[in-house]
Amino acid sequence: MSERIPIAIQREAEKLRRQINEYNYRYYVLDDPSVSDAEYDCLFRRLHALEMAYPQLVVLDSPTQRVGAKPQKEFAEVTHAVPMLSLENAFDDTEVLAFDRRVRERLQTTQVIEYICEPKLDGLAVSLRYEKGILVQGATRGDGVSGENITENIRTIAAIPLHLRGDDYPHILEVRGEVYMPKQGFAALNQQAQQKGEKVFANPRNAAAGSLRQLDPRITAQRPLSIFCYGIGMTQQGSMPNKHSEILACLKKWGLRVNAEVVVVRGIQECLDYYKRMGNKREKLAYEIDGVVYKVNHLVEQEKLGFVSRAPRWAVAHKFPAQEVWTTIEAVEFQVGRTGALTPVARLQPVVVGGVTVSNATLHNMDEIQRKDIHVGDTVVVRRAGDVIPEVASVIKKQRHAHVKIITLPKYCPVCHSAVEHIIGEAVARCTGGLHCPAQRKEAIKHFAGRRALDVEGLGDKIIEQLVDSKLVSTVADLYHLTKDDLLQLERMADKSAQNVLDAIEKSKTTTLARFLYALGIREVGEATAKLLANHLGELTALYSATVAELQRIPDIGPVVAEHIVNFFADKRNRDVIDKLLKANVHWPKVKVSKHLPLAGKTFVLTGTLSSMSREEAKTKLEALGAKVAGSVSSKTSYVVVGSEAGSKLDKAKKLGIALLDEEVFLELLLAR
Ligand code: D41
Repeated sequence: MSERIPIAIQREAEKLRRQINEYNYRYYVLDDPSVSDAEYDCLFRRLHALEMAYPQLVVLDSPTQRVGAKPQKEFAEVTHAVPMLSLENAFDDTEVLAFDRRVRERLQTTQVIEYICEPKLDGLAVSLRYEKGILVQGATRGDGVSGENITENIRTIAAIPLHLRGDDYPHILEVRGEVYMPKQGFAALNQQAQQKGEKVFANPRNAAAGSLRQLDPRITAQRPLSIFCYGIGMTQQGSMPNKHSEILACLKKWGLRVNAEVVVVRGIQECLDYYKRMGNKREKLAYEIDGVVYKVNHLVEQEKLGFVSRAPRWAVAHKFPAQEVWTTIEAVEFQVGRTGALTPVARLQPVVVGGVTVSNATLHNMDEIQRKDIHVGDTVVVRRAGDVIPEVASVIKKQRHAHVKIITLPKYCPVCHSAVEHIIGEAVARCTGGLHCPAQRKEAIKHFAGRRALDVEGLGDKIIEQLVDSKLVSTVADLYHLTKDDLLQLERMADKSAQNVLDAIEKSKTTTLARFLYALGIREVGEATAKLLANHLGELTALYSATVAELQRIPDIGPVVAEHIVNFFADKRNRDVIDKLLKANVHWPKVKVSKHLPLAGKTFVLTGTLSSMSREEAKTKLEALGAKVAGSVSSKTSYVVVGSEAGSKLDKAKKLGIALLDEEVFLELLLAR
């Protein structure tokens, strides 16, 4: 098939590629997106559709061609043209000062040294080889001398350019960087894995390494990986600047992602200040770091210093205190959450982790206990990453005694003694006591009063626990009948703070429908879902009568949430609580129902057979998103969805130059809404 491609189409495809690359650069490198995700998706789809209609248009470095390759049997070995050095570690200020002294001694200077400070990403070191500006190879560090050829996986990482920008890069350029998984992406990936009952990753580093070493690049493509580039290896033909900071600036100019936290400082004291600043900032960063790196900035000085056994004398990694330590499990107890979920918690021999004393750590659920093979009495690795709850990461099997005890799920709730239900295939076990269970009641009220729900300021966990224990409050509606005398009965509650609580309760009566829905604590209804429901239904009463099928017509509402919502409102006790809240004058402004549907104004034509759904289903889904579905192709058609064995409609669409969507892209489009 050698159809001629209309020149207008060729030009459009070129323009789309240029635009997409530019937007990628703005987004990933400059961290300054210039278009909305929707607009970007639209361009991307258009390019993909053009390339589908005219396969000869496809070029290897087209942004659509990131996942091309088939699974491999193994990775080939690559020898790095310039070895990838390792980094010496320093664990305290004294070791850092000693590093600086050695540097100055070797350079025979008493002057302050110019250093560059970088965050030390916790990921996987890689080398990217660009020839004439085109990405030709990606490799792992391996032992520093040779690593594995992971080019196809590297290509799937959107933050890595398939070709460099500009024209002043060396003919051959090897870039060194750290591939990592952002914290958010890691959490989402693990949540997904957990829901599917698959293996969860212990930390973002393992997740990044595991994802990059997949033999099937299609899997890597689905992993949220990114990169920061921190240096260069071999270069050929083309000059490079003589300071490390300027090299990084060059990399950035050429479209490579460089960490925005990198700074040039004078003298080692400023390095230590940087360490402190980054330590404070660490939690807020979107990625995990395990320390910072100091490098002598001037290349002449770097050269004079040289290296000892594969580690440069001009760089040092200043590590943060360990976030993982060993201790023993003394007992395991079960905590009951808002939805009744029983969470096993390990009581530990207290230890200091990342600077904080830890005596409890979550064991997540029974499956995790089994998977990690945890027993009472075991020596375990406890991990504390920032604000998150400390967890038992793994067992040190070598340390296991003969008298360790197996952990079993209790038959009855430790708080209300109702039966515990463990549905086969579900990760969590639950107390069946519902709101009779004081533990669930407390958690439900805490959730209701929380900052992102009705935001009852000053009504802290301790007060709520006392209110429930003293039977002053048993449902959230009771909060609105509390008197000052009630509150004054509580421990450490003075007149002033009681009045503050009452004022906050009063203030919480004015809220929004979305917050109210979220506050109700319906299973699986988080903030985003609550907003969706509010915006689509506009009224609380609409939820009382909504069916599972109706709810599922709202984009992003799946069968599971829909079922939880219906069950919640079918329960008379829940409706009674809501009635009481409304009677107490909890209220919100009227919601404008969003009429804006994402595919409004677009006309689709379906042709051929889709493997994932019937044509009728496809039509229903499209219409729910506001699209029109027509029976025949005309110049007014926006998209033609092409299934297998497509016929004359496809020919006509091609003739008219209408955008074509294959099933995969079509499904993506449905999901993206
Ligand atoms: O962020 C990092 N993980 C990082 C690693 C960094 N910012 N700089 C690094 N610099 C080097 C030298 C000085 C040897 C070029 C490194 C690494 N090396 C490195 N990563 C893994 C092994 C060595």
